[in-house]
Amino acid sequence: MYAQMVKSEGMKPREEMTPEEIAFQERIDRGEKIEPKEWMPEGYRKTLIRQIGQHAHSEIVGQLPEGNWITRAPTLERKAILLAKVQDEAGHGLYLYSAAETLGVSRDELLDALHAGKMKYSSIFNYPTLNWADIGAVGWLVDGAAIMNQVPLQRTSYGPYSRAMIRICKEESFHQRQGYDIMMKMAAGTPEQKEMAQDALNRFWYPALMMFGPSDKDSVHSAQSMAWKIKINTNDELRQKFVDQTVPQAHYLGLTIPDEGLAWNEEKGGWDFSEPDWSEFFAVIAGNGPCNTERLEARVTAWEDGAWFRDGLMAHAKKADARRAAARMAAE
Ligand code: BYC
Repeated sequence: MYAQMVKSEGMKPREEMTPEEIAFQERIDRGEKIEPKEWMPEGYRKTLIRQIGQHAHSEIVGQLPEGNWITRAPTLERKAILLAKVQDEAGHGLYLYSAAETLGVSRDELLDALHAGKMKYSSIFNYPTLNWADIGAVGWLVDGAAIMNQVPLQRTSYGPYSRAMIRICKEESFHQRQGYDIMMKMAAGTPEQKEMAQDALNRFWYPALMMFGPSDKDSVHSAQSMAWKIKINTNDELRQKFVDQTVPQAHYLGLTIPDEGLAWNEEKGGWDFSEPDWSEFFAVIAGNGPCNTERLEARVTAWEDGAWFRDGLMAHAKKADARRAAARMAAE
């Protein structure tokens, strides 16, 4: 397995590795977790900062399309559930920024990179949520895809990331169910409601498939990330699992997956499906999706509007420190 991967971009063949790098790879191969203060190759550290940082940004930016619907949720119960879900995403972002900070990068540095457009967040959040059925589709498909990716990441080789994932996955399955519950109500409702549910599925299906990243042949980081067990599965493996899980759920709702190429493949025991339009994916991650500008502006504005609060917290912390120091001196 490792020998095959060495050929891929950016990977060092074993004979070019230093003794420290070989010892590190052997720890990974034995399934050991790597902890913050331990030696790690610079590439491993950088890859983790990139992936965990992007993941954290996705959680925070991911609040925007759903947060927009909290005031318009159709019932008090739906409002309370959506509010709790969006708050959970903030918490997930915080676990992940904390995990990234253990690698020697500060949260402020990560946020600066996001705000300057130098770091990515998930492509999916650059699509608009136009109506209430979209909130169902986001929970069902977007959180469903997120869980598919995150469950194996609980076994990722970096300890703090792995532990953050365990907590996140527990909450994420509730998120997926609340989305599916909205879809069940809509699909079993009036013909107009069912039509809204179908329309939401039509618009979110391919963007959800794109969440797993480019196809394996175009994935630049997979080989090295899998050798280091930062990633456990390839992008295409997870995409296939997601399709296999989601098609029967769509059938149960009485909805149609918007793909004429969808067909059960007895031999592989899974569904054949049409590839997303990859040119759209690359345009979205380059900053040219339907909502990229709006999303980034919302984050930058929130950051600037929150400056007074961060300043207040720092001033309070300084005063509290000074009070504690004075009390210690008085006691001595
Ligand atoms: N969006 O070599 P590849 C959630 C980039 S859900 C944007 O395959 P890698 C949530 C990739 O970064 C989502 N960019 O990369 C749910 C790379 O560019 P750079 C968050 C993408 O890293 C509901 C280039 O394309 N989950 O949180 O091996 C509500 C080549 O790709 C995307 C995670 O982040 C994309 N979809 O694999 C609220 C999971 N796909 O960096 C929140 C952790 C690829 O070289 N991340 N790119 O400029 C991962 O598992 C992996 O990073 C990916 C990509 C599977 C996403």
